Amino acid sequence: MFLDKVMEALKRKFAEKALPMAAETKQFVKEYGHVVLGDITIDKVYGGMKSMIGLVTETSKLDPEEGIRFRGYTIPELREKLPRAVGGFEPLPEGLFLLMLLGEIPSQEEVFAFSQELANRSEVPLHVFKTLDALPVETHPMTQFSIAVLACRTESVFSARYDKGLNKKEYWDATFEDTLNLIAKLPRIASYIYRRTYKNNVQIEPDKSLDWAANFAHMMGYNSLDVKRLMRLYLTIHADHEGGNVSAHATHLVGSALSDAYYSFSAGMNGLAGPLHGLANQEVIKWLFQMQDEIGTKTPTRDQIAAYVKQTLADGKVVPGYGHAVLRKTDPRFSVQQDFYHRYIGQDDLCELVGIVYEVVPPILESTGKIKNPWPNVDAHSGALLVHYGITEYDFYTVLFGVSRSLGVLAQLIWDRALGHPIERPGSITTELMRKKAGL
Ligand code: CMX
Repeated sequence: MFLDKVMEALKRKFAEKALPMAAETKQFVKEYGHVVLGDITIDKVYGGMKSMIGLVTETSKLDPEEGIRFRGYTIPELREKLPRAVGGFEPLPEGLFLLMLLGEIPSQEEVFAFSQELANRSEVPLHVFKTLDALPVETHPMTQFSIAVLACRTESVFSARYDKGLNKKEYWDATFEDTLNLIAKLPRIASYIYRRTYKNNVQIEPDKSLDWAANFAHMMGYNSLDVKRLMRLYLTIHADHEGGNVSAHATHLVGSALSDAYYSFSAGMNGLAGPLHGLANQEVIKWLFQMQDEIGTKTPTRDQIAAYVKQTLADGKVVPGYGHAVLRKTDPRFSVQQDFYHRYIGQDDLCELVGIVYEVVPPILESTGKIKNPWPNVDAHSGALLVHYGITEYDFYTVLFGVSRSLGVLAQLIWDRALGHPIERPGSITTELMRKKAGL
């Protein structure tokens, strides 16, 4: 009963913000639709549309120099201001979801109630597990994850209501329900994949008294305070990175066809699974392990690391965990993980190696003269922390990223529905026509 009231209150709060904003936005576009935002040049079109504004995203904004702000708050501010688990220091990711959805820091009571609500919605239908069990156990965890999300689509409130004839004004409400149901189920799905892939399919039942992140760690088989703490931070910092990155954009794009949250999020996860995006977290650890193997020591010298980095480039490969399409400084999501290491761990060969690589790599990348951002991104550090706590199965890491990313992209999907964002359909052009435009 209490929870029903909290959920009602959250929905009411969202509607009170979003629905007037939808009307205002319509009027705004009518009056100011002609205002020019930027130039579209040929290099931008061929260059992956970098920095070309083409999307509206409410949940977060990325500054090239400063890094991500979630509804105006930096990561250190989130760490300070978002509600925490009792006795914990790291923020609860559920709180970040509410912040991204509602635009204001939620109260402790709201976050605890929301956490409980997610636990209540977390049951995964049996056929989803059966679908996973039908796949070869060596199927990449991200493939399993995306398939499981699609298999879960039988639960879509949006699609059931749409089939019966849903009024446009109700789209956001049905998407709200789908979003909460899906976010609630993802840790169960992900941990099922983890246990079936690496732990002989010995599954661990959820503990509904735990918060979303702690329960995830518990179901994966990690019950220490340290791992729960890391999981809360991990699921917070990977949640969103404005709208143009591949996973957010893919979710938004597929959602723009009125595909429900399950279809949309699965599409986003297929994008996250690429090595230039979320899969980079597994690639970093593979690369570091190979470096240690090839050099023959866990603690290579700076010179040995530099030679290895140069060899990676000479082999025509990227240095994983370095570079970014928007950022032009060290990613604050990297820095907060370094802080986590110094605060809670203190000594670990692999984390130390991450720190030395951070000193060695940027000047080498800079010296190539072509890499726009030689600094580390979020993926450069995350794996080393997981390995420290015994989570060594690195091809699972992108699934962790994906569970977190649901918070941002699905909060935004609710906004897309409430603001009535239309189907996305940019124009395209052939190279022949492009050459004509250039006067050739
Ligand atoms: N190592 C080697 N070369 C790199 C590089 C890196 N880390 N980062 C960029 N480059 C190269 C590009 O491949 C490109 O080369 P070509 O001109 O030969 O094609 C050139 O430098 C210019 O690229 P850029 O404009 O600086 O970077 P992009 O915006 O095109 O790409 C990114 C951004 C992240 C894909 C790229 O930096 C990269 O491949 N990094 C390594 C993979 C990685 O860590 N990805 C994770 C990003 C964060 C996330 O989404 O999770």
